[in-house]
Amino acid sequence: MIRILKEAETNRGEIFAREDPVDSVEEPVRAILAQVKARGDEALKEYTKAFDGVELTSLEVGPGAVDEGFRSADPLLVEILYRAAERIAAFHQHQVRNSFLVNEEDGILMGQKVLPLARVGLYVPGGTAAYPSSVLMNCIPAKLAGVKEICMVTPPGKNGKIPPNILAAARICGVDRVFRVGGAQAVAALAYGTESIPKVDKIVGPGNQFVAEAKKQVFGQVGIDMVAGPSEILVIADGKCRPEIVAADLLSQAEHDPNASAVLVTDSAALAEAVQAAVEEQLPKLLRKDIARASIDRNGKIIVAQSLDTAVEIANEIAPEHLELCVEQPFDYLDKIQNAGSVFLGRNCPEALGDYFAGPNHTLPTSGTARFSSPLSVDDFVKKMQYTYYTKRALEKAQMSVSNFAKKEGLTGHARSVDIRFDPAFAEETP
Ligand code: HSO
Ligand code: ZN
Repeated sequence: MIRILKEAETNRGEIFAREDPVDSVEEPVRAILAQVKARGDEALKEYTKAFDGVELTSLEVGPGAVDEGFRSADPLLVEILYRAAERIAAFHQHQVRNSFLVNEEDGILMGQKVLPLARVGLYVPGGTAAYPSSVLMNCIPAKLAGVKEICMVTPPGKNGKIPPNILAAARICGVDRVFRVGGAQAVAALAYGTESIPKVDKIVGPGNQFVAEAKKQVFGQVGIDMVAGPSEILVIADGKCRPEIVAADLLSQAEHDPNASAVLVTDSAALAEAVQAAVEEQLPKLLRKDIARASIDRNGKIIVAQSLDTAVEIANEIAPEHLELCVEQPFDYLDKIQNAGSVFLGRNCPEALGDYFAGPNHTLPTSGTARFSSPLSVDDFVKKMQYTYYTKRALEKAQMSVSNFAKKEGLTGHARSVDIRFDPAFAEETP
């Protein structure tokens, strides 16, 4: 049963506690990375046989097979994917940044260029966590940024194939190449490159503990989006909420993962009890009841706060991935929120709306990292480059400042590289 804690009677540690990280898989992952780095495709095929039970001849899923997957996907899902893709693109379009150029006196030009990453790897988990929605959420901002090639990797099913719904999502949002390989070995392939899989500049997408650890270990060699933890929801609800609705929203994230966390903070003791009962009533009806049960019993919490203002303080301290403000004047509270990945305002905004359809991204900072990091966006798929142009006259005006600054740092070579340009013995006749 989901626990009820009273803010006034509970120590802060218990209110803010998060599940300890699971056992480390650092060593096995390190071994897999080393094997793939040394032996390429051969190692990928061995691991795929051992972990996925599939003997592969080719790693790449050709465009013909992607089209076939698209055609055999569920037509209702395909139609929804198109509509969702349009909404996601419309939202992310606002994130596209311009380069800039500054023009100063004496002919100085300085600029910042925004450049797309050339090649990105997208990890898509297999099994019950193979979500077409995540394919859209990762690819659409990458495409808007101008990424030239998106390489998707995902573990094959027992039949050696990738689910048609995933292939349909990949085709709809313009994935360029698809490979049937998953786990830490797929991350290694994207980071180092193999005979069949090209080396990428950045790896994005969710994955299990092995994938997350592999991304952590290859970071530096390539970029990564984030190291995502289990899904989280925190609902702030006033006494006017329907307990059945609040319970349903909590369960919507609890069903993701046994380590997911669903927390309600309310100023109403009556709502707290009613939600506790409603969770018990609804949970057994879910398809993923075993996962939801584990999550609710481990990490589920209802906190009865002294007021909605202290509820907001608690939310800011927890810095949840998703925050629902199920209150009368949600915009009054939005201004007080400092730490949350994505905020859902009002009584008509279940978090699932954002998982699939509204438009904002569903790849969000978890485990309290919303204190310093942001939702996945177009920014994750670009980098910036600066440039500077000075005329002789402009450099002359800057000479004393640069030269003396350099000497104060003890770097006479720096100073000389400026001063030499004004030495009559070496001066060039340039404007
Ligand atoms: N809520 C998840 C994303 C997702 N939900 C995908 C359904 N499908 C991110 O925490
Ligand atoms: Zn979800």
